[in-house]
Amino acid sequence: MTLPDAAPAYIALGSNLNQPHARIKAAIEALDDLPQTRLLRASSLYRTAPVGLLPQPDFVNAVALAATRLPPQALLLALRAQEAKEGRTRGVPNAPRTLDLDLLLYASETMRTPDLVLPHPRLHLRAFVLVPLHEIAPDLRIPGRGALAAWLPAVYAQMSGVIQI
Ligand code: PH2
Ligand code: MG
Ligand code: MG
Repeated sequence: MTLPDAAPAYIALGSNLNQPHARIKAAIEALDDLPQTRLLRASSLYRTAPVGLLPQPDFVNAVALAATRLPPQALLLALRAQEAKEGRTRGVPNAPRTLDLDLLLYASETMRTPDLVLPHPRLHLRAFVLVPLHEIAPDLRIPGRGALAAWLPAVYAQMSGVIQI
């Protein structure tokens, strides 16, 4: 089924608990089952060194492109529901997690609400997002920040911690 008038949405996936590799593979497929949403493209999986709160296990990260007719807030709620289904509990920020689904970009929307900031405010600072995003969308532009590719050198120091698997 195709979705006329659907918006492109880029979603970051991350897990570092309870079989992250299998969990991320399943979570990518599950995006296709969200209401009014189709999975268009998915990156490779990457093993990544944790950024932020340490020590914690390495992550498996990936990025997917979906076409959706859900508006951004509804998509966010659907992603949160999916996280909860996978046993995600919300404790301290950046704590280990079974599944993290972050809405990175929704078409060329910019918005700032308490729940949702678009583009994702840290996407251009994190190699574990930029590298898989660049794999599936090398020519992407980030609203307000220019070409995605231009941000890669800024995260060069993190690159050794991002391994395609
Ligand atoms: N997510 C975080 C904090 N740190 N580090 C890696 N490598 N991968 C993540 O997905 C990640 C992180 C907060 O969401
Ligand atoms: Mg996150
Ligand atoms: Mg999150």
